[in-house]
Amino acid sequence: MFDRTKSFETLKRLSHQLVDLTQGSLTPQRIQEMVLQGPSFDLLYAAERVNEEILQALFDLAHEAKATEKMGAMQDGEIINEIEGFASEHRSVLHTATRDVFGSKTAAPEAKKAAELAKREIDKLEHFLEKIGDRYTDLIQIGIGGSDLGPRALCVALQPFHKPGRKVHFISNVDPDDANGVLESIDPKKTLVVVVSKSGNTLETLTNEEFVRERFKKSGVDPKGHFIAVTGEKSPMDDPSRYLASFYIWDFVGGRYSATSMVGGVMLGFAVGFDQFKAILRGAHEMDVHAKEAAPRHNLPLLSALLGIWNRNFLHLPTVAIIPYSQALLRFPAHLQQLDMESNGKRVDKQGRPCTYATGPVIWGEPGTNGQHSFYQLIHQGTDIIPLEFIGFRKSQYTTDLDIQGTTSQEKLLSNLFAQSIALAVGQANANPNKVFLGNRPNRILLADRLDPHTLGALLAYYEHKVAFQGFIWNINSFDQEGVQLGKVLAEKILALFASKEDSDAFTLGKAYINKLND
Ligand code: G6Q
Repeated sequence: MFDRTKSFETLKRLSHQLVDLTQGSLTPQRIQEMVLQGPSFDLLYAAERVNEEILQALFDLAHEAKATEKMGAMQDGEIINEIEGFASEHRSVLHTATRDVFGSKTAAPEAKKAAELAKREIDKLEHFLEKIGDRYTDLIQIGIGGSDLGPRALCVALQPFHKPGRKVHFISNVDPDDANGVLESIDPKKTLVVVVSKSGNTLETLTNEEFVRERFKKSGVDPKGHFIAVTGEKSPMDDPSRYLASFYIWDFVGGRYSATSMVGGVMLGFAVGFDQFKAILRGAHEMDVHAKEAAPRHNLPLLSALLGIWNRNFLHLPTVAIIPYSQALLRFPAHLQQLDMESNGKRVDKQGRPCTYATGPVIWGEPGTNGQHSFYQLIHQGTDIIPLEFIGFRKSQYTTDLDIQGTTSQEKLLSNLFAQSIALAVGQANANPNKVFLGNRPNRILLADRLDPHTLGALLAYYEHKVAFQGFIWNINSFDQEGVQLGKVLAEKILALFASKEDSDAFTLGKAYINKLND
């Protein structure tokens, strides 16, 4: 158990002698030294409330939890998605196989099989994209949750890399305004529709598919020539006769980990082209290998996971703000909300026992500098301490920039990032209590050269592995989602009341809400 380990006790003791960043201890030397270089990214963690003794105890904790071995077991395809002794998904977790497609060297049989399946789909995608050429100008992706958030975040992040003349749209919410809004702006004759549902039975997605099919038919366009399915083999959506093409995903890739499978691949291949999609996969694969093979002290996602655990379990900070200083990462915090909270928002451990310690924090965020002009007030002076993870890039995506009053916009962006990191850590004394900044707000910076497809793939995988490492150390199952399943079942029950339009005792509480519609 996480809180019965020797290192847990040591860390608890160390948390009583906290590193005070306000007393001149955030020095240039500390900033120089507390940097870990990994694939595509450097992690600058001088503004975290840790010292060498705490770091050593955190790495001991990872060692006691066998975090590195568990990452190896995951990537080798061992069955880790389970709750021992109880009915559970009982699956391997191999999203890493979806990018191990460039002459995979894995010897583990399950991982090898998964990589071969993934390679088959990628080859299919390459031929499909060649075949359609420039026939279509627009693509609509219909999907929700994991079949929307990650792919959408990647698509938005790569706008400057989109092929000219191609537009991508997303419909996820079952709110009819979502579908109508998109349908207003496209010409069905020139539009591909990718329907993405691993289970093939998600209410929102199937409803939106029918909604869009009807509109195509009304415009005299046969959906068969335009609709593509991405789904699980043998799912209710696995009916190639209804689609222009069908691509597959498997049980060993969880929804929120599926952006690099065909769930994101078909749309991204269309948007940025096949080669750039491959660059995303290469970037992610590099981070996968790093997470699996780098020694703990050099392991970027592991260090980040441990710093998060320090803040969560020993400084008792319940939320984390992720602030990219990059407009392109506008949708990335929304993806990370799902990735982290659906994975680690768990209250029982892998053996089904209630956790006696805190697990996943609340994750939220918004790009900087915009956030600075809104919720940063609470971050600087609120009664809760919010740890921050900043993401920054040395260069902008579009290479054009302008020198205004001696600095470029990119320099202004980065100086805001660094200034915030320092101010939050160091604080500010003042005789006026309203102008006092207490400081000691822990934060770290993930820094890369430029947000291109390769770097974005690495960023995506970095967060996946950070979340997985935290789950391994907390001894929880990061790969199931009973809370999300519950919502799907309940919605179906109340929907049955709408459909029957008559009194029924099927779900009395739901009926009470429905009655309110007529008040
Ligand atoms: C992801 C979740 C969830 C899922 C959606 C869509 O990890 O399980 O967000 O992705 O509910 O599911 P389908 O792809 O099966 O439609």
